[in-house]
Amino acid sequence: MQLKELLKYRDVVIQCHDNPDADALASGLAIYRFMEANGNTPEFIYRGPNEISKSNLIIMLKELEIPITYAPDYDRVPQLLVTVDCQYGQRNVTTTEAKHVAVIDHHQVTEKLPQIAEVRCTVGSCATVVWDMLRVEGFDPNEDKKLATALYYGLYTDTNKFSELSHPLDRDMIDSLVSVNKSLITQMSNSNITLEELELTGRAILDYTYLEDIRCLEIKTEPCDPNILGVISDFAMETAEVDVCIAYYISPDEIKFSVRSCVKEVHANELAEFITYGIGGGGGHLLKAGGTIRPEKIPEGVEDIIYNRVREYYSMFEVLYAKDTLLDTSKMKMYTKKEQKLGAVKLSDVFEIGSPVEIRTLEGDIHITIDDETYLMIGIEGEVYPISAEKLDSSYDLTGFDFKKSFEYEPSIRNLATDELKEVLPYAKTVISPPGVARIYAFPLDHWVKLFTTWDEEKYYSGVPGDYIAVREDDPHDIYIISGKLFDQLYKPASSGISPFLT
Ligand SMILES: [Mn+2]
Repeated sequence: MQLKELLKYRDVVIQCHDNPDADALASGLAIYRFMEANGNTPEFIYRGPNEISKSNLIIMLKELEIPITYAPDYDRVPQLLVTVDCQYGQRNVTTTEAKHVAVIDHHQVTEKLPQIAEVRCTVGSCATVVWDMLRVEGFDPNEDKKLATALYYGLYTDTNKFSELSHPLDRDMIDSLVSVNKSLITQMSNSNITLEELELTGRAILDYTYLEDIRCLEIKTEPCDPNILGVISDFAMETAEVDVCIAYYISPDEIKFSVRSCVKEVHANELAEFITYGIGGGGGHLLKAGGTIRPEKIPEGVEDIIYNRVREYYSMFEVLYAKDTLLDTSKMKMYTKKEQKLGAVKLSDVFEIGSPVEIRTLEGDIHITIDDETYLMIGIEGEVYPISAEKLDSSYDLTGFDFKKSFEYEPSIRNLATDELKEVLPYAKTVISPPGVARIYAFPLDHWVKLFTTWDEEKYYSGVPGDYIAVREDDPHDIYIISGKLFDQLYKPASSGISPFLT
């Protein structure tokens, strides 16, 4: 959906979830300011049994002039109701009758969504969703310092001070919000927990569960500000016997958790995704991550869900170190690579030689200095990686044709010296990788594997049932995982090598 669709309605109410947090307040504020700028001032409310009392939120309401009203007994029926940071019908938002409903959110979808809805569950905050929608409308939040600060603080608090960020769009928003009042952010984040919550932290730590065989610490707290989970898990990770820590709480509306890992065999973001698979959403990066589970998705009961999923995670994976592993190729079939059309960008076409740049991709940021020798490759799923001119020349045929494709997140390049930002794809040319001569053995996986390849012993690649495990015919330790989704696009069965017609 687009924000301008909301402007068709004259009588609009924006509603946060009950017990609103900074993200809900920021998202609602942004929609409010957008509509106001277009001559259509809405009402902005929250409901539920509790009035906002947390000190950081009270500072936020006052300093950022958020025009929200506490309306526990709201009974007017507006033409359009917009719920932010939640979905209409969920139990964490008191139902307000309305003729039409719109939903803008970043949580896992649990309700039937109305026609006007924008839910992106891979980004870190609802503020990010609204910010991106404002961008489409050409509305720059930087012109309103208070709005920019609110959006920034919404993402900041929803991702544990940016430590559990996973989507590049979140980083784009942080970079673009240049007019943020940083000292107010500091002030709010230092009024984040109450003395009662400090005590709660102490009680929770005393009551830990230690899973000795996997060196994992689980700490259950009473429902609290989610940021406390990050504080607890960061602190608990200092313990010598602890490799992985999960701090969580269970409330009637949600189960929230933070994960930390300090061992290369467990990626925190993967564990968070595993814990929430099908019942919520989670992410982050290798060392820090977090997530939310919706209790209504687990009818069998919520009490042991974290413990059970962690146990399941550990029992499911086989860890393989390619340098010490030999696969039984007698059960595997032989394949060769199909011809591939990929994209290549000569970096010195984008920015001057010598410019330090940051390339933002779905997988993370890459920092390099532009020279005459480096290209960027764009793979079939939009994955981006640098390659030398020499390697490009020897492995691919350059066509000179434009490379036209669209991806979930389009990579961009920022010149760090001038701050100029450019899209990558308009500079891309099509290159063809000829069908391979090298043969591989491959076999579909029937269980979960974490593979440390010979070329990266620090970071594993995960394979799930349906993916393929493969090894080169000429190098028994060059073992890798190929995505099941892409396998047929990338490989074809190898011919036996001897044509039957030539005998
Ligand atoms: Mn949120």
